Amino acid sequence: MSALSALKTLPSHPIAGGHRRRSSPFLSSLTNTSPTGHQLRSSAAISVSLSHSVIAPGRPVRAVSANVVSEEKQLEGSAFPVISREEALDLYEDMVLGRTFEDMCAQMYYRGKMFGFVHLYNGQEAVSTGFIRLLTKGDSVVSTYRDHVHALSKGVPAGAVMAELFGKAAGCCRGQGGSMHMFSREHNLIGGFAFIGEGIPVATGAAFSSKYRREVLKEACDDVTVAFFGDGTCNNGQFFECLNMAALWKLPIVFVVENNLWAIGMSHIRATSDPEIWKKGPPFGMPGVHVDGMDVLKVREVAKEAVGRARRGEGPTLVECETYRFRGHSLADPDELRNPAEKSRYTSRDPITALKKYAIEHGLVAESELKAIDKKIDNLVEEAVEFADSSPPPPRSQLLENVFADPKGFGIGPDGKYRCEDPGFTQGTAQV
Ligand SMILES: Cc1ncc(C[n+]2csc(CCOP(=O)(O)OP(=O)(O)O)c2C)c(N)n1
Ligand SMILES: [Mg+2]
Repeated sequence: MSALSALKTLPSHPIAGGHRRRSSPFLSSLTNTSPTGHQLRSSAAISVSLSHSVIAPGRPVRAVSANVVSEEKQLEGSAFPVISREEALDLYEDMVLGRTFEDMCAQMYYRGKMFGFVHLYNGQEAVSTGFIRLLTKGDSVVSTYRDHVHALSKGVPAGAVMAELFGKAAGCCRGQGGSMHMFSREHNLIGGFAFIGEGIPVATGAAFSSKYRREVLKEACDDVTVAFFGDGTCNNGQFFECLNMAALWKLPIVFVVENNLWAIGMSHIRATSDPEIWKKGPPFGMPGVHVDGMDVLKVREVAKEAVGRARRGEGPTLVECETYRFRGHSLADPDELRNPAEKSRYTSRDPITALKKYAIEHGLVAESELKAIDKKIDNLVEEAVEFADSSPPPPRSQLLENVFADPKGFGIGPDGKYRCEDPGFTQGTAQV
């Protein structure tokens, strides 16, 4: 039996509207037409393609069967909550932290406290929380330029993330990375990446190193890597190359596509030959799963299976989370291209509101407890801003650290002035 078949027994819960839908809101909203005139097949809100890899000496790994499980089957079940009280509180707090932190980022950006592009994650929190809160500290996360919330879910302190955004020395990359390059060795956050697709091979390499440590070096290592990236990125070659490599070597990795339907101003459906990204897993010999990414509980169920599969050494999984960003592509984007009806369809399915409703209706928490969390997070984010604002900028000596090109001939000299052709310059760039 495939590990992912556990999804069939998911009990019913009211998140994502509380009603059974035959087709995905995303695909139905796309009116089932493609620019090429092809009729698109609607998928269930959770569609699971189960592929069983056949590995025999001298034979290739291949997907031998695919079975789409209908939502009707999966949602039959009891009204018992699918999470504990502690889990509900943790998921809620993490999503509220992501949302509140990002709303504050917008304020700080428009007040001129941050430089360069800043891409917010508002609306997509269920994906980060649903996956990352299941991981251990030793597991790795690879992100994109939309990386602040992944960093927070993985445990990087809010002050360190905010200080990084302010370009301060107390930032998690000492102010050298900025918004698009969050990194924390301690928390195994192995990067935000500004170039799309760039993180996927890095994540594949991290997963390879876990497998190598376990199987070659005989270390007790069952670490898993989760790679997050967008729908637009799935049209890049690195995506396919890494699916191939990960399946071939049965790497402990989960590829998580955050399909928010847009790549800047390009609609997903106009840019890809088959918009159902999850279907691209089975041809490589790995399960492909489609899940409602506005529902943290569904994401978490899928994540449990996929992460567990990777940890048991059973190989990679491709998960497509159907989600939506509530703001423009970046804070510099006036967001005029997206249809207001589409926007309101998704904002009405806010994952935080849905979890709150679920947790209260199932008697897991009292509303007052959630309000107390909101207040706690407001304070935490305020403190993060104060910390970032009052932190000193990086010292001048940091300017040319990690610059690989020989800076001979230009730079800042010992007298603090910019100079060219200083023959003594390369003698100690960190001391200038
Ligand atoms: C290699 C590369 N090509 C082009 C770009 C410009 N670019 C920045 S964001 C983006 C769209 C990415 O869309 P998607 O993968 O769906 O992620 P989202 O922004 O929706 O999270 C593009 C093409 C880039 N950053 N890197
Ligand atoms: Mg996108």
